[in-house]
Amino acid sequence: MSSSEKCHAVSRLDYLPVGQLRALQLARLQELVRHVYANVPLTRRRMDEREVRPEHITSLKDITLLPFMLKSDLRDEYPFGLFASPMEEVVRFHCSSGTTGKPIVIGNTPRDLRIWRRCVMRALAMCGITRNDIVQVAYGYGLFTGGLGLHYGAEGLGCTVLPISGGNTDRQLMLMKDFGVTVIACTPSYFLHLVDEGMKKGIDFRRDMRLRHGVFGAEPWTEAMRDKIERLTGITAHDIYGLTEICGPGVANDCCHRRGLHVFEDHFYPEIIDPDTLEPLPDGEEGELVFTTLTRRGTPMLRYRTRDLSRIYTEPCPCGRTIRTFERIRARTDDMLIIRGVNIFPSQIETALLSIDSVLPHYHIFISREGDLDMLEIKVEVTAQTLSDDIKSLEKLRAKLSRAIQGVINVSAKITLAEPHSLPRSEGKLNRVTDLRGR
Ligand code: DLL
Repeated sequence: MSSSEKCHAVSRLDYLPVGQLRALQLARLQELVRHVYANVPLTRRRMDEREVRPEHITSLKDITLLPFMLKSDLRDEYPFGLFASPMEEVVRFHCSSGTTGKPIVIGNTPRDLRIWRRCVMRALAMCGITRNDIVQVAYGYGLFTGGLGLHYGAEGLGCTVLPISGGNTDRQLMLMKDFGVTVIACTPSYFLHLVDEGMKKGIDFRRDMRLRHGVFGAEPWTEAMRDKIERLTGITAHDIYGLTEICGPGVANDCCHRRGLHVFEDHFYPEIIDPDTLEPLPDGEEGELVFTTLTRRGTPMLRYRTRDLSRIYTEPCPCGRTIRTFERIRARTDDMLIIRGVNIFPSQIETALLSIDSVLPHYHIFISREGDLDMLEIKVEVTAQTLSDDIKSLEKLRAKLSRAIQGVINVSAKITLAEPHSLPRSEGKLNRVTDLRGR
């Protein structure tokens, strides 16, 4: 079997010859710019200020003539200022709450929803999921895009869907077992919580469940976390990426080669920019991911700045797909912690911690200030067996963890070994950082 056969697909668009793909993107970009210019006053004003007209877009490179869009634009134009289609054509809202204030609002036309569903189908097929699978959708249903996004994609593929939403962990475990669920879709941190609660009840995922795949996303998670999840449960853990502003899950997904996330670029045109200068960066260089929604009509986004950090790979993927790949999201620009003047991303800490065997994949980062000095404390769960070791062995483990952390981030940390099940869990996205400095 060739590698491209092994790596399932439902769309020939994944494999279009590159020239054809670029021509399709350009035609779609031109149509999109005309649509947005005609219907979104904010973008029209910004294009007019730059003296850019839709007809100036004659090549894909001309995308750089267009203004960026930001989350703050969605907030400022709340609720419907960025809608480019009349309300009678909008059939569904989705919102993302963010941390403060008003949510951002996205409107979907029937065509937007069809395209989104199709992208999630392509993402799930890429994971090797088929109509023979039973899919437990444990992302939240409602304004969040995770539940309904995965739901319609899995149904579109012909899978049997268990639309359970997030929470109610006991029932999740019972139905997963009794229904012979083969695919779980939720945040990686909620899956870890399910496994953890299952273990408390004596459930061994390898022995007692039929689960083969996890479709995990909506929050950053490292390769080290993927490795822990797979070793703990025997499933294959796939990475699905997306954001409300662009549609929801199904913007990109990893294939069986795991060389980054394939972006469905016939619908979502990716760019990488330097977040400080806003200049486009060449493929291969790390920067902020920017997307243009080539085919959306309800709330289309031109050059939307995601705040997610990544790089576009230059090497083609052995699966044969011509749609490009970008590196898994390591961090968001707004996740960066500055500790004693050093820039640190939580994912670096996760990688260092999880490289050590006796550590469980549950941790929390605390930052505080003593006098003028930033203090970093990391609480990490270890197995009950490890905790019952003598003081000397525990001391050794703490020192090992401390060295691993220092080696990666170059800042010393106090390590606290915590009992299993003692740190916060989440039914959705988990916040693993408490910064007490500003309080
Ligand atoms: O989290 C959509 C989604 C639902 C994606 C289910 C995947 C699965 P928002 O709530 O708008 O939408 O959050 C979007 O979450 O900008 C990233 O920072 C982060 N994110 C999403 N997927 C991943 C991923 C959904 N696979 C924000 N890896 C994005 C890392 C991710 N971060």
